[in-house]
Amino acid sequence: MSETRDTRLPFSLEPVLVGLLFGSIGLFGVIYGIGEWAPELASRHGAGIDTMMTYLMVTTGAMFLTGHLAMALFIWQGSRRTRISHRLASPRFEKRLSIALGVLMAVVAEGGVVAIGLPVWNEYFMAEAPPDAVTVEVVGQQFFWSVRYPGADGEFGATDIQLMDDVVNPIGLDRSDPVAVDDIVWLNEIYVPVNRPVRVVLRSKDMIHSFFLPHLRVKQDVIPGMVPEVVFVPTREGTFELACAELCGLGHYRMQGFFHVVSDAEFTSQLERLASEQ
Ligand SMILES: [Cu+2]
Repeated sequence: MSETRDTRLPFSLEPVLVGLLFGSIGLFGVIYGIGEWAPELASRHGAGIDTMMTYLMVTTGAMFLTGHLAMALFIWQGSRRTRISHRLASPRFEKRLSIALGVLMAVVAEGGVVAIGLPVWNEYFMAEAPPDAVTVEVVGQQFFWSVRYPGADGEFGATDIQLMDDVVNPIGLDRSDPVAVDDIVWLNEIYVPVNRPVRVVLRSKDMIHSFFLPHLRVKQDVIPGMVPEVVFVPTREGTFELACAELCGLGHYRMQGFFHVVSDAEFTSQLERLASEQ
């Protein structure tokens, strides 16, 4: 019987390589995610949404990581055992531990969502538009957005489906209605003043679209037959993308608009310009 020299490493290389692989993917994911996963914030309620996203990411990420590390540990330990009947703990202890961990995870994840999310929900979804809010009506259709301001009287004039014409009168505004005379209708460009509440009244002419302002953390489905509203406060001047976030046909990709958050003076002058071009 000849003696062979043991050339194996004192530890197994596979777990190290697998650990390095997943560790580096996770690390790059976090580094990329911090900078890229949401565009720079431009609304008041959005801060709460971002906090909740970060909270969920960190807590569920930690649970995911802990779970997988525990599983890796058990696989590694199991591979070194000679008997398969070995138990780490009594069945009763295992059952109790499973229930306790399940409840703990639910409380951490769901409890955090409720605690952080409810105030945001109340501010964003339950908000009554304050009296000084700027009201804009946005009507989605394949594949553009009609934007309407009520004008000096603060009231939207009548519309009539018979008057609709995609080129000259997409929302079918009835100019014979005295209330409609000062309405301002425009396409794909929305102007709002900074730091003032905005109330967006949404309609759709054909199918489901979705009014999405990523920088302002605003997303609302626009459903034919319903008139959903969103109320929010833009906090940063700039031109932000308005995208349709509901696949609505072949031209969905070009159903884009621009949301201009400007100073009060600029807002007034832009509305005057648009009014003069009616
Ligand atoms: Cu659309």
